Amino acid sequence: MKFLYSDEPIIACSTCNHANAALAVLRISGFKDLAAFSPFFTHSGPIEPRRVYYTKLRSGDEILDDICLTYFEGPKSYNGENILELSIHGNTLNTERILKFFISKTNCRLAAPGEFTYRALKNKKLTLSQVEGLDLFLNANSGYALDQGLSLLSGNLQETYTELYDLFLKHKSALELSIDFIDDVGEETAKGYFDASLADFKKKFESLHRRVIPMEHNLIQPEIVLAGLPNSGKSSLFNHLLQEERAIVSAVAGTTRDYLSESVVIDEVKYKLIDTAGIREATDLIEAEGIKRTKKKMQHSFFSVLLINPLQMREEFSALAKLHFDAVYFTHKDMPGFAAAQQKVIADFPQFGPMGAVNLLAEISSLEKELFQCVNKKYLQATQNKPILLDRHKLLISQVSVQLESYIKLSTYESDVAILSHELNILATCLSELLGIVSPDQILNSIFSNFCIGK
Ligand SMILES: Nc1nc2c(ncn2[C@@H]2O[C@H](COP(=O)(O)OP(=O)(O)OP(=O)(O)O)[C@@H](O)[C@H]2O)c(=O)[nH]1
Ligand SMILES: [Mg+2]
Repeated sequence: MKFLYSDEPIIACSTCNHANAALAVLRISGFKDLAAFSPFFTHSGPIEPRRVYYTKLRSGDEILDDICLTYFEGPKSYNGENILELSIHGNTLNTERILKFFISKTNCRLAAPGEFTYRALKNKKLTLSQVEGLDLFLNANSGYALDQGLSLLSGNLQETYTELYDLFLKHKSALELSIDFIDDVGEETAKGYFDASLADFKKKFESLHRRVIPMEHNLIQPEIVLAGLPNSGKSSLFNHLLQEERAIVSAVAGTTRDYLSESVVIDEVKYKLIDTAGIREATDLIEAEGIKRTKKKMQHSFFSVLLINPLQMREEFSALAKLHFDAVYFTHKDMPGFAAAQQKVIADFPQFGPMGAVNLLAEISSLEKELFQCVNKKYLQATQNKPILLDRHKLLISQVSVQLESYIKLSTYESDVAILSHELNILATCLSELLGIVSPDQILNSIFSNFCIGK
């Protein structure tokens, strides 16, 4: 990370600075001397920490804005540094102008994305899990993700990890006992400690592991993908669901060449609805790339819908028929010959969810209702066991699971304590990463790469 060792004062807009709003909040962090800012405010008295002052921002005699300012004195601040928080008027041009003003008149520079929070981590104001929780909380697309972000931010999941780590340490000391103090405690007692501590750790870990569901179910940014052969009605359905003519619909096969995505909210969950390029053997390079992307989107979708126009089947359909789709609809129900054409192919498609026939040019509110109910049901099912959302945590918990399994096998059949000890050390590394005790650079990089400027 470029800003890893820098501690110069930074400034950024912490609210959305892409759209005009009533207010914007600027934060200046890491300065040593508050007095250096006094010439910029008409307020003349002292500025006490944690009090709000209504004042004017000025450049010499020129007034730039009416603002409210609050001073948070480090270390009692968000990131442990001195912070000045300014509420200004939120026209984006005003925000830009005031940012430039401070950058030119003081030694502040524009903060890099996530830099305020990185300093909070560095100054031990937040743990790594809390940073991840904050990111999840600020970018959540569902009430569930919001709750989990908040839970991470307030340290709840960290508590579970800490309890798990404590049980691990107990087991580790039980192993050490059987190495170093076997003569003092006796073999039977040592074995008793060893078995009981391992059972406790395993039980606790298993309840955590049950909360890991496979990676491909991306619940943080769930996607609903509309897929099928060209001309099957994907873009027509996409437009219907969005209630706007967002995608081009035409009778020319291969109209959609790259995927399109828009947000759609179903029962308070924000999904990405994705219209894809129809799958066929494409000779055109751009279309071929679009089809490659379609296949990738299908693989990672949370919910996939297959549309089939039975009157325009192509040989590529047999590959599609082998895949899992959450819903399958036969379109062009209104066209002559539909029933016979549908009859010919329907048996080829295994049914995993709703399967029906539809005329997409007519009223399709019942299809929409059915589809949305199904999506919602799947989301509720997927979240009922309180799954862990963060990929880094899921990966580490899965690694602990594999490592624990091999350790348990060894501890049953192999009593060489040196080997056991070695295996436990590998387990310790995974657990420490989960706890955020060790945070290699690449982990920090990947976490902070999601952050935007001002966080
Ligand atoms: N009669 C009838 N026409 C339909 C139906 N669904 C879609 N169409 C028409 O079929 C044509 C293709 O529809 P699109 O929505 O563009 O199909 P698509 O799957 O997005 O096609 P590509 O982008 O080429 O992959 C358009 O002319 C639509 O108006 C239907 O149920 N009945
Ligand atoms: Mg299309």
